Formats: sequence, structure tokens, C-alpha cells
Amino acid sequence: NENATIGEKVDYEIIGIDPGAGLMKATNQAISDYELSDWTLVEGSSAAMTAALKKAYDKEEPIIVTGWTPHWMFAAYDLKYLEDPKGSFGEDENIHSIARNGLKEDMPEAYEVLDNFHWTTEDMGVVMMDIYEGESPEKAAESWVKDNADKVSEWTDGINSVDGDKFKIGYVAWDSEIASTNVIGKVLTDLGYDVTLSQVEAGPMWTGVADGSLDAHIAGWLPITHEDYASKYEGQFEDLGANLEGTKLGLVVPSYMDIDSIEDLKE
Ligand code: PBE
Repeated sequence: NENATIGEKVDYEIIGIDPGAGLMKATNQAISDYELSDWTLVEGSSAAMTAALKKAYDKEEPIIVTGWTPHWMFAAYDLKYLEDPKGSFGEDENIHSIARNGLKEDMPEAYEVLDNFHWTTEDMGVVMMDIYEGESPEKAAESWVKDNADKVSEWTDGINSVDGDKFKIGYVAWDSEIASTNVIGKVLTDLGYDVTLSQVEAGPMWTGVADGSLDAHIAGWLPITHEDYASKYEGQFEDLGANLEGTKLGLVVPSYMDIDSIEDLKE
């Protein structure tokens, strides 16, 4: 129906991701800020969200998803963020590396690598596109590490190898974090660690580092998106600072849709 409102066209649904994601909290904030009480935020996963996006996009149907940058979907599809004049999704922020307390003393080599780890959205994009195009995360990370030996050596220069020490990194199955965690996993493996990449939900990822069952994660979106988790465990982890700058969160739609702002969802 040509005259249907955007809400009617998409059944008043915003396609979300995993409930523990900060992006879901921000979207609920937007629903409240923009008085979108008729709308439902659908819980699922990153993979389900991108599958729904692909399905709609291929048929040029309307869809509204929760999205973030860096993400391969902006390279794969022609998409736009809806303007957010009320600022529900906050400002640009950074992704931080988060170590458990005591890591510096127990495993100074790994600690140092994590402390040095820093790359760009373009770097992460290369790994993400590789995975999107069908490469396994391990192989995509391996290729990036091989092709970027200079960058990697800036993280590892002067750091001694170790002999099979166990190292456990937590991560959530967000496309951006699948890419980053596999790269760091490969770098630590090359340094001699026996690395486990442990896939968990966002809450358990922060809890695990706080209680020491995880050695680290490199998926701390701060200061806004993971603010609740960071303040809950204040003092129970060490923030090693940003590993990537220039992120963004918001509601994302295909460019062929005739709306520009979250305010347009009100009609
Ligand atoms: N995300 C987007 C994380 C950080 C921002 C899905 C990668 C989250 O929402 O918690």
C-alpha cells in the first residue's frame, strides 16, 4: 500500500540484536525519547539482524535495523543512519581493551600486547569483509596479521615469547568483535600463548573479566554504550584504553527508503 505509513510498512518493528548489547539499551532510549510507543524492538542476534537486512534488501523492501560502525554492512549494502536529533544514541566513542586485575603481574607479555593494540576502522573492515565474503574468522585474522606485519610488530616489538601459557579472551558474537578478537587471538598465539576465544553474552563478558575467569576482552564500547557494565564492575578491571576510535550507533535503513530521521517514525 503506497499510502501506508512507515510504521505500517514494517509492522512497527525495529530489528534488534542480542538483548545484552548496549545498542539495545540505546534503542529503547530512542523509543522513549521519540515517543515511539507503538513500536517493538525485536530481540535476536547480530547474525539474525544481518540476515533480515539481506532478505529485505534483496527485495527492496522496507526494514529498520539497529546498526553500528565499524560494520561490513555499510560496504555490502547502500545504507543510511537515521538522524538522531535528540541524541539518544550518544556521541562517537571508542572501543577499549579491558584486562582483569592482576594480569600485568601474572602475564606481563600478554598485558603489554593488549596495551599496545591499536588499529583503525579500515583495518577492522578488511577482516570483517573477508569474513562476510565467506572466510572463517581464524583465516581472515591470519591473513590480516600476515599482510600487516609492520602494524603487528608495533604491538609486539621487544616483548618476549612465552611457552604455552593459557590465555582466555571473552567476546560477543558481534561482527566487529569477532574480527578484532580473532586478530588478537592470532597475535597472542604467535607469541606462544595457548589462547581460548570464549564466546559469551555482553554481561558475562564484563563479569568474567571482573571475577578473573576471563583474562581480558577487547570489546569495551566506552564511555557510553557499556557504561552500565563498566560502572557495575568499577575497580574490578583495568581499562587499557582505546584500541579503535570513531564508532557510531544508531537506527539504520536501506538508502532506498524515503525517511531520514528517527522523528519520521512517529508518523
Ligand atoms: N555493538 C555495538 C556493541 C557495542 C556497540 C553491538 C558492537 C553493543 O551494542 O553493546
